[in-house]
Amino acid sequence: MPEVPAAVDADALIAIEEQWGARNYHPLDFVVERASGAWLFDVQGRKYLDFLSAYSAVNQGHRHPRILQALRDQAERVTLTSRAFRNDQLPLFCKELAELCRMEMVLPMNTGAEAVETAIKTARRWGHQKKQIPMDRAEIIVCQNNFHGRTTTITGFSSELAYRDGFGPFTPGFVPIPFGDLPALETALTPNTCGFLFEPIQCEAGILFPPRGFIGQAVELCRRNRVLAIADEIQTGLGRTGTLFECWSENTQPDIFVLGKALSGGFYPVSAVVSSAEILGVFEPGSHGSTYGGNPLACAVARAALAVTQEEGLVENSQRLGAWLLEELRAIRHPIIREVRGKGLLVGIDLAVPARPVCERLMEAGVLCKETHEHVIRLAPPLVISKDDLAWALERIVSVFSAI
Ligand code: IF1
Repeated sequence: MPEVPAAVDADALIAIEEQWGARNYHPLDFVVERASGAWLFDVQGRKYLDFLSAYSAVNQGHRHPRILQALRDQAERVTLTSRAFRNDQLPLFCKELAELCRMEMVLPMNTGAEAVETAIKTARRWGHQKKQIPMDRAEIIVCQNNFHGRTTTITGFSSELAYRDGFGPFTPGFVPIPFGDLPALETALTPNTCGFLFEPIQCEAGILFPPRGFIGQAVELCRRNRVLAIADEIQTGLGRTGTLFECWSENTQPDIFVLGKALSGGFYPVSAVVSSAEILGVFEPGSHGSTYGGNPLACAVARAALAVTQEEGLVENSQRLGAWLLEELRAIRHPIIREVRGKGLLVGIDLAVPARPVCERLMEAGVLCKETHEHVIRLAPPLVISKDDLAWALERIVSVFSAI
C-alpha cells in the first residue's frame, strides 16, 4: 500500500483533493477543521461566520448540542435495520413530521434528489391509478431555472446547460413553463398532467421570487384540474424564509411537501415526501424503497432537528433577523449592487459584476458565502445566529463593498 502523506497544511490538503477527488466543485480555498453554531474554523485556526449553512442544511447551527446528543444516544443503540424490520424511531419520526406539516403520511428517504424522485414517482402513480392517465403518459409541469437535484431524471428537466451537458438521454414526461407564470401553467395543463413541481422561491436561480399570490393561485389551479401541487421546500422549508414553510406564507397547503437538508440539522442525510394518506397510499410493499431511508439513526437525528427548530424559536429568529439584514444590506447603496432581495434569512445580492471575486474578498474578511448564477451572492446564515454575530458580518460586508 502506498503511504498516505501526512496532511500538514491547507495547501497540501487542497493538492491531495485536487489529485484524488473528482473536480465537480470549485470550492473557496480554505480548509474547514471544525465548526460550532454559526462559526467555522479552518486548519490554520482562522474563524469565519458561515453565511451559507451548507446550502441551508445547518439551519440549527453546526453541531447543535441537542441533535448531537440524539445522534450519540441513537448510535449507542441501533443505527440501521433496513425497512425489512421495524425500528422504534421511524413511527415517531413519521408522526411528528406529518403533524408538523399538517399532513397525514411520510415516506422517508435520504438525499433531497431522492425525495424529489420519490415525489415524481408518487405523482405518476397517482395519476395512473386515480386519474386514469394512460400507462406511461403522465406529464409533470416544471419551472424554467429550477433546481431539484442531480439525478439523471432531474437534470433532464433542468434548463441549465451545465447540469445537463453530456448526461443524456433523459427521462421524458416533463413540461417546462416560465417560473411564476400562471397563464402558462394553465396552458400547459392537459388531461395527462399529474403534477406541478415547483420551488416556492428559486434559490439556485438567484433567489428569485414568483409574483405575489402565485403559489396560492397555482395550487388552487392544480386542485381544480386534479393535478398534484408538489412543493420542493428542501431549501426554503423549516424556517429559512421566516415561516415554517414558504407555502404557508401565502396560507397555501400543497398536496406534497418535499423536504431534506435542515430536516437533520446537517448531521446526516434525511429527506422525506410528506403528503396525504390517499396520495402516499399509491405505494404498496415492494413498489419503492431505500436501504437507509427511515433508518433509526436518521429518524432520531431528524426528530431532534425538528424539535430544535420548533422549540428554540428558529422561525421567529429567521423572520426578525432576516428583516433587519435585508434593511441593512439595502442601505449599502453601492453602484455594483443592482438589487437586494430576500425573505427571512435567505438573501440574494444581485450584482452588476461577477459575484465570485466579491465572495473571495468576503471570505478574506471572515464571512463565508457563495455566488449563485454568476452575479448573485447568496446569504443564508444558520437560523440560530445571534444579532451580534450578524452585526459582525454586516460590518465586514459593508467594508468589503466600500473597498470596491
Ligand atoms: C449541489 C444549488 C442550493 C435544492 C432543492 C433539491 C435539492 C436541492 C430546492 C437536492 C439541493 C444544493 C445541492 C448542491 C448545491 C445546492 C444548491 F446551489 F445548487 F441550488 F442549495 F442552493 N431541491 N441543493 O436546493 O438535494 O440531493 O443535494 O440533497 O448539488 O451542488 P440533495
